[in-house]
Amino acid sequence: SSSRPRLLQYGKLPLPQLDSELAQRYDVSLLSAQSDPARFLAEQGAQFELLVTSAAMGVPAHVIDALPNLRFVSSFGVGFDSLDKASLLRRGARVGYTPGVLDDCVADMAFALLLDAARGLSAADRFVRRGDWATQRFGIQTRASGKRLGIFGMGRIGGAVARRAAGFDMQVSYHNRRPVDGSPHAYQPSLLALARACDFLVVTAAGGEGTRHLVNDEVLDALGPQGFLINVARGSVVDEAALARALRDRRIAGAGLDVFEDEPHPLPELLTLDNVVLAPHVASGTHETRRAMADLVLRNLESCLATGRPVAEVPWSAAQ
Ligand code: 8YV
Repeated sequence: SSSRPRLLQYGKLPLPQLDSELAQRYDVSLLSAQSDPARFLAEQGAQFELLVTSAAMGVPAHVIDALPNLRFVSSFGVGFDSLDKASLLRRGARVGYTPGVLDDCVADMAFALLLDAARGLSAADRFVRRGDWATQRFGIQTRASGKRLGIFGMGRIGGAVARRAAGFDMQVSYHNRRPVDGSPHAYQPSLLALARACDFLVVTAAGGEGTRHLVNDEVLDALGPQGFLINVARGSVVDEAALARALRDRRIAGAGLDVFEDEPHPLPELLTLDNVVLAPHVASGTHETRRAMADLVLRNLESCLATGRPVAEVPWSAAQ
């Protein structure tokens, strides 16, 4: 009915049921489904106070600039590097996101990639399916338990990774912009020091300009020929071309990646290498976690309309 508030949905959301749940509560227009999105924005942009998107899609400045009355954004995901901060702040829009509810599943995926990379599980699966078992031996792999785990970015997800590491008798150290109060783990003063001090380097840092390409040639060489890189954060944190070279030349032992610089297009060279495990950005992609994220997307919208603030607000939005 026309009494439902209008809501601009930027693109398809990562849980299909959420589309119908939004449609029950809001008068939804899906921007990506418009035959001429630019014209749609020019004609109707001023009617939208609410926008919903996801961390994977984000929302670009030119869309925000076409929504002069935008007040609230609800984003599906914990990352906010893809939401154009400058134009949202200029608008004075409040931005909600979904922290906390995905930590366990993302940390589970970090360990799935870590164990797969170390033990060659995906390569072993390919080996069996090819029928190679009858005629060849599968290569000897690397032990994970008891090794040194480095965590780059000790936030909620990094903490969940550290708790899992305890069950694998791993020694954990970490690097973060600043030491975390009360952390029982050794703080490394730089990413380079962390890479030198670990066997498995797990990236759980925020994306964005501040962390762009911090995992570069120098860090990969510090990790070294026995070291593994695991990335469940953002592809932008890692220089993907440098990583592909390091994997090809065995300057590091292996990698497990859920995220890439240009999704959905991993660097083609990565597809040719057997010492890297690739996943299509699915660390949060369980029924349980996507449901919890969708619930928070809905609650953030409701709370915006009822109180003017989302229940979970991105830090720079809350600081307004
Ligand atoms: C989601 C993510 O898969 O939370 C994030 O920041 O990148 C992932 O959990 C993504 O938001 C889905 O679009």
